[in-house]
Amino acid sequence: MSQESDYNAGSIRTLEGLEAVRKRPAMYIGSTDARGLHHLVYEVVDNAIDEALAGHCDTIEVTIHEDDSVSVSDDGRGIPVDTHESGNRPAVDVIMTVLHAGGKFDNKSYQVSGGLHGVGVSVVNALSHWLEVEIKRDGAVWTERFDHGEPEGLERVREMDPDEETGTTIRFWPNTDIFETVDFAYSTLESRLRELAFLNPGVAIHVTDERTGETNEFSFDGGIREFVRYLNETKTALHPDVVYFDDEQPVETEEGDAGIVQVEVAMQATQGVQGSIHAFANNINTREGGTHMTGFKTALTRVVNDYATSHGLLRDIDGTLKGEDIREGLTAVLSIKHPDPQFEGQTKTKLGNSEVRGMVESAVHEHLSTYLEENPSTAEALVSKAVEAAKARMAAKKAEELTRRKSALESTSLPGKLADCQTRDPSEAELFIVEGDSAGGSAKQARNPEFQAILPLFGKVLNAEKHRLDRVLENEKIRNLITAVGTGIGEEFDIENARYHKIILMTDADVDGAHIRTLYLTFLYRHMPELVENGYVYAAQPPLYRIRYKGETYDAMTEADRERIVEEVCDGNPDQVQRFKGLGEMNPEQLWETTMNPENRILKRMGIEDAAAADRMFSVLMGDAVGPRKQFIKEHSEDAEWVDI
Ligand code: 0RA
Repeated sequence: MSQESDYNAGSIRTLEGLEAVRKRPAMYIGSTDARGLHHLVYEVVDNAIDEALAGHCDTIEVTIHEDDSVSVSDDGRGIPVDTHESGNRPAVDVIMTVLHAGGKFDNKSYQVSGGLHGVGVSVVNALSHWLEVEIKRDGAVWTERFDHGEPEGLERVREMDPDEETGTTIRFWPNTDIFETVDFAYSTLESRLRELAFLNPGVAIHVTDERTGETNEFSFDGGIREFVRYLNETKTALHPDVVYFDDEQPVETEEGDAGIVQVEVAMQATQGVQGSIHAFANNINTREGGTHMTGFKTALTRVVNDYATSHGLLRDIDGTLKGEDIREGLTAVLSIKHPDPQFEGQTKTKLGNSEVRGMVESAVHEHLSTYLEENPSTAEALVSKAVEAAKARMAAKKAEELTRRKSALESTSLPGKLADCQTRDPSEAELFIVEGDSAGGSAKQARNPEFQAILPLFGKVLNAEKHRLDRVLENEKIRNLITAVGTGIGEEFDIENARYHKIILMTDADVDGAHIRTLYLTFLYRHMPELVENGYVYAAQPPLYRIRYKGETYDAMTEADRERIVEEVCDGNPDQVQRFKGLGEMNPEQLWETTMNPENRILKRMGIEDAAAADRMFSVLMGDAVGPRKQFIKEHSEDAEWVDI
C-alpha cells in the first residue's frame, strides 16, 4: 500500500515535469516549427551516439515511417529495465519520464551530449502523442508504450536468441497539437546524420525514408579528414593531403573528477576565395564560434607566420600575414569533445569554456608546426596562397576606398529605381527585389505602398562565389541593393541600419528565376550573412498554375497542388489550367492576391540550418565543378537545403 502511494507520488511529480516541457517546449528544444521537430530525432540519436562513444554500439538506424513517426535503433547495451533505486518502477520509466534522468544511471565521463540537445529522451516523450520502446537486454526482449508521456507498463515479450544482439529502438509520434508541422524532411535528417558520422568515425548511421524509399548509409573511418574532403569535393585543392592532428588535454569536471578534452583538426587549402572553418563541440555545430575557434585562429595565424618568416617567404608583402589571409580558401573542421561544455550565445551555439582556448591554441601550435616542418610542399602551398591573399587584400582595400568615395554607397540618396514604402519602421517594412523591369512595373502597381517597397533589378548578377568584394561591388545592381537595404557592407555593415526586416526575392517560378534567386542569395550569404542569420531574407512563391473550374479560380503553388486541385476540386475535369511562366504574365491584381498580399501569400524564410551544408551547397551550385552541380540540381530541384526556420 505504502509502496503504491510512493509510486503515485513519484509519477505525479514526473507528469508535472513533462507538463512543464509541454507548456514551454521552446525552452527545451528551441522551437515548435520544423527545426524543433527535427531536434526530437537528434535528441534520440545523441543518446545512441553516447552509447557508441562509450564503446558499446557501432550501428544506428534512423527511419522515417509513412505515418510521420520516426524510429531510432541502436545496438548498444539497451536502456536498463531493472527496478530503479528511487522507487519501484523500471529504470526505463524513469529515463523516459524524468527530465535529465539519463546521465544519472551511468558514469557520465563518456557522455558528450549537451547544449542544443542533451536534454534527455524524456523531452521527446513529453512532446509525443505516443512513444514506443523496444529493448533487448538482460536476455530478453522488452517493450513499453507511453501515451502522452504516461508509461503503460513494461512487458517482457520473449527470451532473446543466444546470438541476438542487445540494443534499443525508440519510435515516437510527435504531438500534432504542439508542433506546427510533423513532416520530417529526409534531406535535413540526412545531412545532420552524415555530419554525425564524420564526427564519430566508427559509427555507421543508416537513414531511410519509408515514404519515398530514399535511403543512405554513412560510415567514415577517416572521420573529419573525410569531412574536409567532402566539403572540398567541388573545389580545387592546393595540396593533396588533408592536414590532420588530434590531441588530448586533462580537465577537471564540474564534480571535480579528472576528465579529458579531445581536440581534433582537419584542414585543406583550396583555390577559391571563400574559406570556411566549421567548429564543433560535442558534435554540436558551434555556429557562433567560441573559445575553441578563437584558440584555433590565434594558433593558425601564429604558426603560419612563424613558418613563413623563418623560411623567408614574406619578402613580397608589407608586414605579416593577417588571419583572414591565411583563412582565405581554407576549409577546416575543428572538433572538440568536453565533459562539461558550456554553450552560450543567442542560439546556444557558442562554446564558452574559457580553459578550452589555451588547450586548442597549444595543441594547434605544437602539431601544426611539426606538420609544416615535416610536409614542406603542403606548407609551401598554404603560405603562398596566404601571400596571394594578402596582396589581393591590399589591392582590394584600395579599390574599396575608391568605390566608396565615388559610388552610391556613401551617398545617402536611394537608388532611383527604388519605389520606397511610406513606413519608416523597419520591422513593418518589406523590400521586394523583383526580377525584370516589366515585373517590377506590375509589382509597383500591385503593392501596398504603406509598407511594401519595390526594387526592380534586371537579369543576372555577378557570381559572388567566384569574386572578391571589390569585383562584386563594381556591379551597379548590387550597389543599388546595398543602398536600398541600408546596412552598408564589409567592415561598415551594421544590421541595426537595415531599412527592412523582410527582404523578399521575387523571381519567376522557372529555372532561370531559381538561378537568379540563387545568385542573389549567394551574394547575401557570402557578404551580408547577418541578414540571413537574422531571418530577414525570404523568397516569394508565385503560383505555378491557375486553374478554372465552374466560374471559380484556384491557384496551385506546386505540381502536387495542381494534381490535388484537379483531382479533388475539379473531379479530374478542370475547365482550364494556365501555367504561369513569369511574374510578368500576371496582372497587378493577380500578383497582389497570389504573391504579395500578406493574407494569402506564401513566403519562404531563407535560413541556414547547417552552415556546413549551406556552404557546400553554395560551392556546388556556384563553384567551378559542373558535374556535381548537375547532380545536385537533379536531386534538389526545390531548395532542399534551405529550410524554413
Ligand atoms: C542509461 C544507462 C545505460 C544506458 C542507457 C541509459 C541507454 C540509453 C539509450 C537511449 C537510446 N539508446 C540507449 N542506449 C542506452 C547504461 C546501462 C548499463 O550500464 O548497462
